[in-house]
Amino acid sequence: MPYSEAGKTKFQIDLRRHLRNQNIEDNLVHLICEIAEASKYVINAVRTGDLGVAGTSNLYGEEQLALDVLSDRIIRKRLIHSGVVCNIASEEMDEIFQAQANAAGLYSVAYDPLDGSSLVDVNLAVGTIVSIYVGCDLLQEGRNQVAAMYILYGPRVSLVYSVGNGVHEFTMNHLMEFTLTRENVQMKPAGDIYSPGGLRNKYSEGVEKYVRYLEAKGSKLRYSGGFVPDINQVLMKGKGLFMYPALNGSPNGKLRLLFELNPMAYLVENAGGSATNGKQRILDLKPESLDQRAPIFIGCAEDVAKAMEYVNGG
Ligand code: AFP
Repeated sequence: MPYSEAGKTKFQIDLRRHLRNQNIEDNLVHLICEIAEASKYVINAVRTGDLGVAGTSNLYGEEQLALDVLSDRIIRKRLIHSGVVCNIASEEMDEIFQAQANAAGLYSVAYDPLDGSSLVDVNLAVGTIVSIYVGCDLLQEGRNQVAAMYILYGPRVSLVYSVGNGVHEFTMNHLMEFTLTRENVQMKPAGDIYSPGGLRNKYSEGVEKYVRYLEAKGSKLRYSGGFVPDINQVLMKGKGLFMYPALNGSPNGKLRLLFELNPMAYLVENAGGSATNGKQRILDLKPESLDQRAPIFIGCAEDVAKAMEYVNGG
């Protein structure tokens, strides 16, 4: 049955209205809507902005693109002026930024302003990833998130969020409004696509065997190099998994716990899937630093469980 509220159907339910039905604090509704508004300026930057380097580097020592810095500035400014944010951590900033001191009624936000930015110059999809906690502590386990969301800048612009009560997709219309397009997204127990990050010749024997198992059962490889579109495909099709495993020489893989793994793990678990580092649930990992990385296997619960069997020599 299509969503209906006072006779309204899907496509007519805007983001703010949907959030108000989630029984969450008004400040959290406001914060998520502010991030959605900021994404409209990021879209403009992605579509028309400078594709060159910024001449600076991020906390991982990676060279920043002008788009990384501009997107980060757009979102951070919006968070600061929202009036409901205590601390801010960005993949593009070296340290936590304090927007307000007292924690009462405030939230803290960890975000990757433009994940996959190096793909813009070849016109592939990129995204903004956001993780939201109550109070001022950003080094909490991911299970303490109160909301997570991403905005995917692809052929269409979509926004996916959860506040712990289902996962919901909104798509930007011709008026640049986000309207409901999928509600209560659910993942199947298993699927037939896989998204393998990293260099295969650096996989462990267990991961290599797992890939061969997937190929033998007819799973199709789907990998763009952009975490947001690759996860979105697994989540919205409700099948398969994404992995960026530990690699020989990189025991923690590549992806960042605070800015990429925790928000996506929160969303996928709220859609009935699961996410682990090969041994532990991603959302149970205690972050020790802003720049912490972790291996990840995320998607359908049975596919992730099978990956763990292979990774642990089962
Ligand atoms: P950039 O943000 O540096 O472009 O990296 C994108 C990313 O962090 C993530 O979006 C991808 O899943 C992953 O890197 C791809 O990494 P590989 O290029 O090593 O496969």
